[in-house]
Amino acid sequence: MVVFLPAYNEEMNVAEVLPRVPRRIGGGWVVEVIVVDDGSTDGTVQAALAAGADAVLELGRNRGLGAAVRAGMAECVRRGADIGFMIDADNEYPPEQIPEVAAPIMDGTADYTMGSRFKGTIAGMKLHRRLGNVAFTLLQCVLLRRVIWDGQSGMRAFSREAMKAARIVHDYNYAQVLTLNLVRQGFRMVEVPIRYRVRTKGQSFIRFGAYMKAVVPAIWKEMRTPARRNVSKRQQADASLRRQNGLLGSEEGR
Ligand SMILES: Nc1nc2c(ncn2[C@@H]2O[C@H](COP(=O)(O)OP(=O)(O)O)[C@@H](O)[C@H]2O)c(=O)[nH]1
Ligand SMILES: [Mg+2]
Repeated sequence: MVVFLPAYNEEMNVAEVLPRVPRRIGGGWVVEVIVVDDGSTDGTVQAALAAGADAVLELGRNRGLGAAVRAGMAECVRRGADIGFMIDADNEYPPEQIPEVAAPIMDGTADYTMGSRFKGTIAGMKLHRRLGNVAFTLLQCVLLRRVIWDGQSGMRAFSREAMKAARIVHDYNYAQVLTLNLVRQGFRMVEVPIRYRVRTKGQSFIRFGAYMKAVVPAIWKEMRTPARRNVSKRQQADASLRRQNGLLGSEEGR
């Protein structure tokens, strides 16, 4: 498994998250950790390496969180990961729960999982942010005609097949368009409750006006693109093979 953390000016937080990422998970899973640095102007890169990141992928200039997650997934595939896992670098999400959030993919019952704050616990989220999360999540429920609890989570896991097929239609963000894309392709999505607490250091990049201006047209663009159902019989077979390996504990996954 490869865990990646998109980071933009998180020198104060990244060192607190990295050491808490489990490096081995039951069933023989070995975890590599990389930070995707999106042109940070502070000491994020040095802080990440000092705190034990296996590598830092530097995008050079600031390209946006959507571009960073796209690059992170591509890097997971390049490194041969069976599972890719993203978690924010801002210390709001619990790295200790990585095994729980990845479990449905390890056992072959899902291709895509999200850590859900609304199914778990939320500490410190302001009312306007809660409302924004509920509104954007409801929109996804309507567009996908299914129940989703938390459509804006910064903690998610992907099977290798899902990472290869995923499309993120804009550079600014990934949250909604990635779910719309994967679910419409037929990948199985599951939400796992997590414990969340709002950051105490650094700043959220989200500004209401810029967010609406970028995210709403991107959702529109994604929905206008026909989704090929991308999940083949062979991929389903791969998933059940992974499940068997996990049960037997015979093969080292990464
Ligand atoms: N790569 C990249 N990461 C970013 C950018 N902006 C924010 N991030 C990271 O994305 C994560 C979530 O951002 P954050 O500002 O906390 O958003 P919020 O949690 O929704 O308020 C954090 O790990 C940030 O460091 C960006 O432009 N590029
Ligand atoms: Mg955050």
